[in-house]
Amino acid sequence: MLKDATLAHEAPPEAAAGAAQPRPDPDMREAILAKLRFAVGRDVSAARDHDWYVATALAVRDRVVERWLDSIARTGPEKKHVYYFSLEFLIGRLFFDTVSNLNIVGEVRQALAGLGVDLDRIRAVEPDAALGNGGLGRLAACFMESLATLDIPAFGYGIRYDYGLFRQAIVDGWQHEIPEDWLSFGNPWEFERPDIKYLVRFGGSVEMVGRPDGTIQHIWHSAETVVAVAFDTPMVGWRGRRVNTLRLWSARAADPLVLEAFNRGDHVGAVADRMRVEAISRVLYPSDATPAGQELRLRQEFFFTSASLQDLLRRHRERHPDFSNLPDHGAIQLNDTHPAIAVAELMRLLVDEHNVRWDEAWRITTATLNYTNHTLMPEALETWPVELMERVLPRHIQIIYLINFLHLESLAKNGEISADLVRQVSLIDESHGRRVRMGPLAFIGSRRVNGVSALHTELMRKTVFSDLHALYPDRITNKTNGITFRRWLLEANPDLTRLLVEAVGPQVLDDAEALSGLERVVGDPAFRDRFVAVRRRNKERLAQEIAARTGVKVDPAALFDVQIKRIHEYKRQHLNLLETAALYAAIKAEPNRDWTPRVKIFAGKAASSYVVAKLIIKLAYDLAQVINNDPDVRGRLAVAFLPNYNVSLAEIIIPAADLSEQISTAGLEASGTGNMKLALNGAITIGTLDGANVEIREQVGPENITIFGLTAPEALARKAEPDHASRAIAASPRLASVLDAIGSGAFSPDDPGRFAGLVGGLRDHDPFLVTDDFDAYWEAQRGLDELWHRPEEWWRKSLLNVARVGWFSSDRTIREYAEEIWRVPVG
Ligand code: B1H
Repeated sequence: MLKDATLAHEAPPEAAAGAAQPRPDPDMREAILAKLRFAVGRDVSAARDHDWYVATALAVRDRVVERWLDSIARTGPEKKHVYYFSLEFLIGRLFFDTVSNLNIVGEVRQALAGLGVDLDRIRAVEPDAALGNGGLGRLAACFMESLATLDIPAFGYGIRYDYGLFRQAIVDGWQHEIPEDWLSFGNPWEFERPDIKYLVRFGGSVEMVGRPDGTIQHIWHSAETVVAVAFDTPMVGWRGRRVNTLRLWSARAADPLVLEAFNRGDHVGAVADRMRVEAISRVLYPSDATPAGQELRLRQEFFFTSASLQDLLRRHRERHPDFSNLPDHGAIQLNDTHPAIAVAELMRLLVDEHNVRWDEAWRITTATLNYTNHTLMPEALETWPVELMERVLPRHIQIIYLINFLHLESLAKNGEISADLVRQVSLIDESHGRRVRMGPLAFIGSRRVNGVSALHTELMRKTVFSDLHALYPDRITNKTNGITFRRWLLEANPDLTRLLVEAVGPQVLDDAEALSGLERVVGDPAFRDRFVAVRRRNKERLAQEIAARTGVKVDPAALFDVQIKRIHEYKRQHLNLLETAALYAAIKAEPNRDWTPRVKIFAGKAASSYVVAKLIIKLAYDLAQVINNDPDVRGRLAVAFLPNYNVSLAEIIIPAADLSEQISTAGLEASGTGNMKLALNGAITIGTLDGANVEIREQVGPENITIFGLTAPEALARKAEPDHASRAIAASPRLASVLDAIGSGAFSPDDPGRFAGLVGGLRDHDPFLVTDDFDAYWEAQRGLDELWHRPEEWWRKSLLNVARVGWFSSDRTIREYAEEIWRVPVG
């Protein structure tokens, strides 16, 4: 048996079940010592954890750089590249990910141990790179890893935010946002490229000049110029096969200092312009699924899109006489509409700056761009006021008008078009002031448009994009999301990984589908015991984390019931909380029943301006205060809200979860990816038929998942019934009583009216059908209580989840994108 669990997945195949020890690597030890001395500037005797972390990261980085340069050299100029444009990359920590993907965990651990340093202690020093809000940003990070793993040449393009997603503090149950200063101790993974910079312009006016040949040239006299400077981070694929580049842009003022003002004594005024300009890359917008709507957001979107397009066009021109073959050498993926201005900017660069004819530019643009839609929620579908666009991007609004004109004209050519259809498919929404609709712009400008789960894609075809889909029936395609198993299984759950290698062989490390080999051992009691023992250790670790972060002591033997994701009404954390309060009441009413001991674990951030979401956090906290301090339910029910949910916390919670809560109102969660991570680590899902839950059910089998509640079409119909909530409440005494209790202050004696508005909203309109699904949810939960009392059955289902979710590897997703959207070979 291996002593060091984390070594298992790096051991060579024949040794995985046996006695392998990594070879001592004197080079690694020397490299770390050299970095400590000459890069960090510290002596061994004075070095602290952070110094060791930086020294080790730099030593490891040298090995990455060799492979990085090799990957670039090996990729001939003719090879097609993928460019993933995303306003968010939610990477988390890179140190252990890199060491693990290079298969040098053992060497690094040994080298450090020889220096008296514990690898696990120093890896915890690294701050998360939290350059994203949630699923959309984390998907981009998983995709970067899979692209490198599959040896696909790719660039990720985004913004190097000085401050990532805010740090969440919970003070007396209320969320407080604290700036996430992740760069304050430097960042050993990034390479500043002061020589790679582009000018991004804003504002001003457009002059039209006639050319001798009768055509018109548009000259954009911009009012403001911002410099975009590149920072590159290497993205290492599994087994170091390939290293790609994540290129993030930082905004710099063209004139950092107005010396004349400074000399006059106006020290603040001298840098005021610089502050304004550099604000572009200052902070990530913390608004998951609600557009920020401010000018700065539009500036951010244009800033990174323009710099990225200029960068890839420059590289193309270094090797090719013109842009006609751009689509053969590059495929751009727009991650949601945040970079959708690329449609207009690529046209502008080609037509205005490189003198490509409009029709040819349109052919190139629509053969190069592709667009992923991640949400159908109306409030998250981006639109920009025409007036704002005219002011910030005066040339782009002209181009959008022309695209729109030609688009509508082409419809007219193909037959009668009604005023209604024009209203539906026009790029300009005239219904609430004049606004540019970014979704349709991205759709028109793309070769392929994809949704992120089968259900979501079907709803895209039927709802938001139905008219455009009728006009371009081949454009929409589905690409169900996936997750990288390296981070979410191998790194987050090394003990389970070791067990899997023993059970099904080392190929499971390279091929997610090999997990199906587990089917053979699900009935083996000895194997099951070991599986349960691994899970028990993970749960003990989580219990420690809960105690450290919240002071709540929980029993690792209890059922760990986990809901971790952004806080949003459509995700229905409050449905879970109503059930928690109802369960509390039921236990108190019948204290002597054989209740299944449960720990309700919540974590997630609320958008800073989202008042109801913050109140839902407060409700979790208030419930926890009452329930955790009530001796009547001790040992049967506990509640913990873990503050500051991020990638690193997810890596601790997920391997310890027994139950995965995926309970969004059907039709509203585009996919979900936490659902995949939890199932992969052995949690059983309780969920609605929403997003990728539908496909998880197909994969694991309906008997191994608990599905409840209204389906998407039923939910739509129910919502239209004006009195649906009052009828649901009238039909359910349990629901009525729990609403009364919360609404009247039973859990908030210090402020009895605190939740009156929340409860009132549920009674009055309940747009997310919490009341309608409550009874079905309650029954489903009680079924799981029963199941917990039959551990053989529970763990069999749990194991079958692990065995059957290989399909949700992001390697599979990226393979599908590569073959069907990007048309690039997979290595
Ligand atoms: C998803 C977003 C999102 N969909 C706006 N949309 C944002 C929208 O800052 N903003 O303005 C930020 C994020 N995020 C998520 O994408 C879906 O809700 C999940 O269901 C899905 O799994 C994930 C990845 O596709």
